[in-house]
Amino acid sequence: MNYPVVTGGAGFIGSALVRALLAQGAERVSVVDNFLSGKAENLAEVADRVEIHRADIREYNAIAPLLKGAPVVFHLAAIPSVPRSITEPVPSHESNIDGTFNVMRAAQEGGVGRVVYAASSSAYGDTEVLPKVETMAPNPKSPYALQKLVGEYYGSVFHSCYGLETVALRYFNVYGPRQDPSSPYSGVLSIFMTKLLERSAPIIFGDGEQSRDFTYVEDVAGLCIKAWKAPAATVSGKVYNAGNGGRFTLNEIWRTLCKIEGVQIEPQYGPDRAGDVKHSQADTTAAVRDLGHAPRFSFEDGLRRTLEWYRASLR
Ligand code: UD2
Repeated sequence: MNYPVVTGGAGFIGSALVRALLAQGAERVSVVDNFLSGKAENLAEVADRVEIHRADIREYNAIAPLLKGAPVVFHLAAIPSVPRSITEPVPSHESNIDGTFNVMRAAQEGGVGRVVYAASSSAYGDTEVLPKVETMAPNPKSPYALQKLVGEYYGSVFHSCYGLETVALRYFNVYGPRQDPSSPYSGVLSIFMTKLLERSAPIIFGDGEQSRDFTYVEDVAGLCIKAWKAPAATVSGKVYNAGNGGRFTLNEIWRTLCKIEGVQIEPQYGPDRAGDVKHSQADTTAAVRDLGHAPRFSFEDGLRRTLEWYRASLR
């Protein structure tokens, strides 16, 4: 395989990365996806330059030949969601830990140039200090957070023990076009946007004063590519925050969205969600310094673009 591989490449973030790779000059991109949550339609615009392989990262023998010899494997395939990992810990363990081990092993045995791994800001848990910096001790509060942290550790151990080049990017609440709003486990902004366009009230878990560093999907895709290109001696085996550096509460966001639409809808409030982190905000110093991270989308820009995409897709 002579071109970049994206596991989970038919998903919301993976497909944005595939488009970014092609836009930045990749001739073709190979996608490995089990289509559990990925969709072929996410890749429709670029289908003629994408090789799609329906395979599951839990099956080593199925994925090893697909990764062999690739210049880079972006490993995004996962079962996300904090609450899903609490109600269904087995499938998320199998995909996020066993599957990640299979990807690292296949990459190392297959001579892959570098693995860029999609880690999660959830690894920090609740910290006394904001923003959260990579030198803080992790403190996972849910199976999902722990699983994503184990994947980071596998990356650094495959680097130190076998010399595989790996970089882990801790994503901070990624949002944008194509995020699927249809499940109770969907990202909060995809749910807020569809509720807003339907003119109905969202349910906010807790008091709505929890905050997140929401990061626009194209900025994350751009950073993944930078993590591939950054000098190995500087970045290999390391973990970087892939956030924006800002922080907005759910109450603020719902008010902003209502203002953009010129409506007034009171949200409903429910109980706190198990495993939830209260505040999340990235210190981006290391990513800026070592990877050249330079987010292009302010939160308001990203919100407006995303809202327009949902409006068009609901039509
Ligand atoms: C976590 C990670 C994120 C990413 C993601 C993948 C943190 C801080 N972030 O996102 O980096 O790995 O997992 O799944 O751990 N909420 C509502 N109403 C809804 C839905 C959600 O109030 O209908 C709340 C939810 O309780 C939480 C916030 O919105 O406080 C964000 O929830 P989310 O599921 O979008 O993402 P989160 O923070 O679990």
